[in-house]
Amino acid sequence: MKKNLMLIFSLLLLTVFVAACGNDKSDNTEGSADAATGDDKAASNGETKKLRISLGLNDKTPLYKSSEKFKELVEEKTDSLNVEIYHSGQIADDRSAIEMLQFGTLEITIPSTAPFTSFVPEYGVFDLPFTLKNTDVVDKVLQGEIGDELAEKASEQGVKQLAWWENGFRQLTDSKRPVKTIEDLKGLKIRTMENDIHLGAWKAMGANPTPMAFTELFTAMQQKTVDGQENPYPTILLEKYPEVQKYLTETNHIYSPFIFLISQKTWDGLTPEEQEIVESAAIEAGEHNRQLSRETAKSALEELKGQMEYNKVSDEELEAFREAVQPVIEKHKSSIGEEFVEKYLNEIKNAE
Ligand code: TK8
Repeated sequence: MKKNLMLIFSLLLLTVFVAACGNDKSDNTEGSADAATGDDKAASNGETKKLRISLGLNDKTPLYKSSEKFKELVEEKTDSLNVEIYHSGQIADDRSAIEMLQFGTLEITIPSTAPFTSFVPEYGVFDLPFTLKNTDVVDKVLQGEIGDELAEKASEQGVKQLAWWENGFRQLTDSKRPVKTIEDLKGLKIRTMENDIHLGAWKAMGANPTPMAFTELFTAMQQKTVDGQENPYPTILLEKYPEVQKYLTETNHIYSPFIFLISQKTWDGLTPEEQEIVESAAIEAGEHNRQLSRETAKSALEELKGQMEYNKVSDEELEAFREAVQPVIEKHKSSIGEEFVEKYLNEIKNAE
């Protein structure tokens, strides 16, 4: 009996010993595997930094094509940075993407300035209707002191603006009726960007505005929860709005910049050489973007005239629009900052 017990005990000991060795070996194997691939991965991750760009527009737009230009410029200069472009709000809408940059959970986004006013009110100068009249004036103002001052204010919010890109002059579309006079706006449910000045301006012109993230806009027009929206010609054409909108009204009521924003946390994690490569690529791709945006706006309008009922609001009619929004401009001079608005309006006068 005693012999049997001893035999069983020895067998048990042997099993435990073999199992322990097996694990050690597997640990070592896994360990070495992990260590090898892990170390390799760690090494490559340590050397290659990923820069994900979140865009609201789709991959047919000048915004996306200029982001590809940025990727090309960066990756031809260094193999330590890998740029990935996510379009159509795949990662987040404009406001959420900006918040992700603040937390450092996303590296780059290129939104319109309008949603950014929740973070830096001074960007609201671009939402004052009928102030920027043409691209020559736009370029002078953005490349001047105003452009630099705004970029500095962005840094206080944990995001760094590297360059000005272009969304463009905004035009109105709707599914209900042509808009030839301000009276035609009465009661039209217009989607606006999430920005109090836009909301106030369309209310003052007699419309019934609804603020909404860009990612929800197409569905809202499809389901008729809104009658219309306003965006530059390239967006109207390339996001396929003629499928859900019948009327196109040229108003040029606001010029929207896009701003190339990088998370401060991401920026601080780049070497000085990588920072120089990223900043110069954002600026160079921005020049490419403005040119492409303006060429596309011209060709898009011609295409849209064949797909929608187009009209241009006459200058005299636009006077009624301008008059209606004046109180909104006065009201928001204080929310943006009286001094800064005056400086902006003076820079525009000097540029004209
Ligand atoms: C795209 C938006 C869009 C803007 C809007 O992310 O929301 O209407 O004009 O271009 O930023």
